[in-house]
Amino acid sequence: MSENNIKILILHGPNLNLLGTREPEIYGAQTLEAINQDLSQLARELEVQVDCFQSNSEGELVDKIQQAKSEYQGVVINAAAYTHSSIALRDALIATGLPAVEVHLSNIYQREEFRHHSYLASVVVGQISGFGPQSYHLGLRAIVHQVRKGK
Ligand code: CA2
Repeated sequence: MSENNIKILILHGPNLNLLGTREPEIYGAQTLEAINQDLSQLARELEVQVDCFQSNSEGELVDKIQQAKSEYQGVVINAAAYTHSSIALRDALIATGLPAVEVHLSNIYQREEFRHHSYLASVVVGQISGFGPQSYHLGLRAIVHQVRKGK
C-alpha cells in the first residue's frame, strides 16, 4: 500500500455540532465545519485522506468504529462527554485494534473532577487535551506518525 493510501477516521462526539455557537470561552469560536475543513487541508499536506463524522448517538459512534477496520488505518477521536462514561466506545476501540489518538479542545484536567477520568485514555496511543482546534491538528499528525511507524 502506498503512503498516499493512508486513511484516517476523525470522530466527533455529542454536542460538538454546536461548536462556534455557544460557550466560545471554553471551546473556541470555530465551527465544526471549519475545523473539518482545516483538517482536510492538513491531510492534503500530510498526503493522507481523512473522513470526519459527528454524532450525538453513542450507538452510531460504536457502529462507525466497528466499520472502520476495513477502510481506515487509524482514528482520531474526541468522544466529548462519552469520554467520561462510555465503556461501549472503549470496547469498540479495543475490538477494531486500530491505533487511535484521543483529543479534547479543552484541558479536561483543569475542569470539573468528573472530566478527569477518560474510559478511552488507556486504550489509545495517546491523548492531546487543551489546545483548542489545534488538538485535532496535533492528533492527526500524531496518528499519521504512528501509522507510518507501524508500516
Ligand atoms: O474539551 C473537549 O473537547 C471535550 O471533549 C468537550 C466535551 C466535554 O464533555 C468533554 O469533557 C471535553 C463537550 C462538547 C460540547 O461541545 C459544545 C460546544 C459548543 C456548545 C456547547 C457544547
